[in-house]
Amino acid sequence: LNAIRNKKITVLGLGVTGLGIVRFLLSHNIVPRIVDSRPVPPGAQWLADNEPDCEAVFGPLAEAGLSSADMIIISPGIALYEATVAQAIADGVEVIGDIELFARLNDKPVVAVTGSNGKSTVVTLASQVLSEAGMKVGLGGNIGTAALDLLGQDFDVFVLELSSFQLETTHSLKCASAMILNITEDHMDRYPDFSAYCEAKQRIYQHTDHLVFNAKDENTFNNRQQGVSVALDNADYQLVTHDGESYFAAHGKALLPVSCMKLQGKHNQFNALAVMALLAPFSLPLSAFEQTFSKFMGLAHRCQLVADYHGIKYFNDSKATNVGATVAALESLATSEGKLILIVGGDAKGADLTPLIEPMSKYCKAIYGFGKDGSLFLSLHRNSHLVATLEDAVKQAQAIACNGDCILLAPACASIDMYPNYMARGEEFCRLVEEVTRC
Ligand code: UMA
Ligand code: ADP
Repeated sequence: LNAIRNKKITVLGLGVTGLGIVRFLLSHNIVPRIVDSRPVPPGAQWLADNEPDCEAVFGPLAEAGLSSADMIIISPGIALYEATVAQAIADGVEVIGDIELFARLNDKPVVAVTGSNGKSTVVTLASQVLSEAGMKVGLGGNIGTAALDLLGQDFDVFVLELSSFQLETTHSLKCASAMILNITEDHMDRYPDFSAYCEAKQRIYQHTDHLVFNAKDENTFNNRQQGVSVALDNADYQLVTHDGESYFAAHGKALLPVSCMKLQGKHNQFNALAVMALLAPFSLPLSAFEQTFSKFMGLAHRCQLVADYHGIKYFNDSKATNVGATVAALESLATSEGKLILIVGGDAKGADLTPLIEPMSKYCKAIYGFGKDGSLFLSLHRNSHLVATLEDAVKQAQAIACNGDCILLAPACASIDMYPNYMARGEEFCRLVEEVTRC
């Protein structure tokens, strides 16, 4: 910390990350300047309640004098190419993210995970396995707890979920183990092209001892050509079958029966293999994996069964905020063809929607599109309908559903056009399902 103690530090962004940074710096008697382009950022109330002796500037960044800082600690929601930030960089200001500051100060092992889909599930499982084995685990990053809020607590190991945004501003993170789970299009409104998005994710491997990648996705390979691979087949960590039973296996050796895991779906079997591969350097007892896999019910809003009413199942996958996640949901829920009624829409973030065409035509009997980009989905399926609200979508889907069908909210879009976040969208879906299944 002495390296930054005498610097003029600006914390840019006062959301979850910014607050974590501000609290951390203040607790070490470093007083930053705070800037946020929003008139009332989420952390404004905390500032009002705690009255720290910080200058805070809320409003247009062009008027915030960013170039007068020695160092800017930037939040992930703000792009480095944002004009005033780019100007500050050109003026010689060092710009880093909270994960970089964390990395410079941390001396405990880090397990890090990025990817377009499955990060939160994998880091949650990994942290639970480590806890089950008796370790004190700090779980944070993109999953919701700012990394700097964890530092200084008595943890044996950190498990970090890292977004491409966070990785863009991270240079010296040393990882005991790290993985890119998969890369499919997301955040195309933030990146000039897909390769820039991939490059940001590749940064996770920069200083990693044990590299793990997805054998079926070459964008996750690292240019050192090292590491262990994960896939359902043809990989170091894969499924094998013995006497008709499927097992999670490493290097050809069956370790645990897949049936020990509560979570359903091929993508979750992949996630379990990823956890085993990521934690290999820790030499944990198999029982820690078995206990965790058998207890873990899955995170809310991820392919969550909400109701099973008159033979119709309702699934909330509001966290499917991109095309890849919706494809995974369709493939994992499709028990027989043409039984799914899919609700999509929201902010598509400029994504290519065409990967949905094949699984939609194979598994869906109807599509209901709503929200800002709901109409973009209409051309993808022969039986598509545009509706105004999620409520209309649920009601109309229910009206055409028959015994054995599934109604699935897996929007392939961010929720930001109509909801504060994907949780609020998922909660509304659950409420609506409760309503239509009550009568
Ligand atoms: N913003 C402004 N002006 C500012 C600062 C932010 O308009 O001056 C806007 C951003 O453009 C963005 C929003 O405010 O739309 C939030 O940005 P932020 O950087 O303040 O976000 P935090 O509250 O700090 O939350 C961030 C992550 N959010 C983003 O990367 C957008 C959270 O991931 C993460 O949990 C948290 O840090 C702790 O690490 C959320 C997310 O949506 C869940 N992540 C994306 C994803 O998963 O797809 C990457
Ligand atoms: P993330 O943190 O990367 O958004 P989550 O675990 O929250 O990942 O899951 C997000 C969405 O992706 C959910 O819809 C979930 O069902 C789906 N998903 C989970 N694991 C995978 C995977 N390995 N591949 C594709 N989709 C996945």
